[in-house]
Amino acid sequence: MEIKNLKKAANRILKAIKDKERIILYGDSDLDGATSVIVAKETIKNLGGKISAIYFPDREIEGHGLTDLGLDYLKKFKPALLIIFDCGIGNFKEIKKAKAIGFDVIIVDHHKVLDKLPDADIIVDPQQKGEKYPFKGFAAAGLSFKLSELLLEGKMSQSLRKNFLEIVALATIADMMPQEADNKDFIEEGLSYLEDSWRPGIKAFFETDFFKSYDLKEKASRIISILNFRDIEDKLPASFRLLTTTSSKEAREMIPKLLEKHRERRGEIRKGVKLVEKKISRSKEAIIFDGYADWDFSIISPVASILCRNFKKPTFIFKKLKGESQGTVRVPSGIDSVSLMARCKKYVIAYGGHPKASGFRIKNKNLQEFKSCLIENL
Ligand SMILES: [Mn+2]
Repeated sequence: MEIKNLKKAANRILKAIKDKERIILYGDSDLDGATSVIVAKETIKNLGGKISAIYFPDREIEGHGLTDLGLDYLKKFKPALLIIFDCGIGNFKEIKKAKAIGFDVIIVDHHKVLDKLPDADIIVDPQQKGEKYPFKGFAAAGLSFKLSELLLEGKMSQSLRKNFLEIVALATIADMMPQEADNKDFIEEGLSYLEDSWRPGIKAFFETDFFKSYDLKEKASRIISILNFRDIEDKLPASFRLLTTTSSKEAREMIPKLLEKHRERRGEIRKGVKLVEKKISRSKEAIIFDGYADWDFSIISPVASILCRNFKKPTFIFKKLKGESQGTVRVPSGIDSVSLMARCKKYVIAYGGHPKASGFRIKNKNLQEFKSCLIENL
């Protein structure tokens, strides 16, 4: 049994390779998005296809998902097949724009489908209606791997399988997807390859004393903590640069820098958590709802996760920009954050994600009403 539309997507990509169409890979800039793109890139290369462009949006500048800025940059490659990984399912307006530019669009996403589907040509998302595949908890990287298996028509070599599963395992853990069914297999097999990876960027981790005296699972989670932050340079996140470099020297130089940035960021997260905690320590409100202009985007998700865990309340943390804010949501189990926001969607510009972890964009003037609506609808 196949995931809905996966075969269709594979056939469309094979046709693009055969006809030498331009292919663009677009991914979310976290580890799952980067891994999805790497698996697709290396598969298409293996089949003799050419990738014309790879794009990851910089959340600090252009926001999350398929962005206007991204499309403006990619326009020059039209006509082309645009394949979007780990985002896109909630980008109704931007997908329309991509189609108008002249792109054929495939979405490979695993986020919750909102009340309608965007106008893409092919949509792979196990959360969509009519999905018959029994397991629906894939990370986008897992979907990209399944797509790769179809593209290679059952002829994936053992070395490719190894190269893919080691990073698919990391991405599946990083995205906190359920470690059962297909994911359990990916993780068990993938982690078993980790320590003799050929990827210089993974090898270099094992050469640092960063993880002396840890077991494999802990080593994996330390690697993830470094790879999962969106440090973008030349439009590419650190995870993508590190996992695709063929130079051991470059990898060895990158890791200490990333470790240092990671330490800095942890300090920022601690400060952020303290700031909100102080404000809400005596609050009886049923939700945590707070945001600042001087925060970095990269800290809002970890801050929300920690606060939600400590206070066991639905937590909405946002970064305030000029006219609007962009936020992240974490909720205790039993609550579906996407459905909750759906009941208040008239106050937001966009929203979406997973039941336990999601995000939103909102005009600043609607923040208070959105908050009240959320409390009423809890
Ligand atoms: Mn993901």
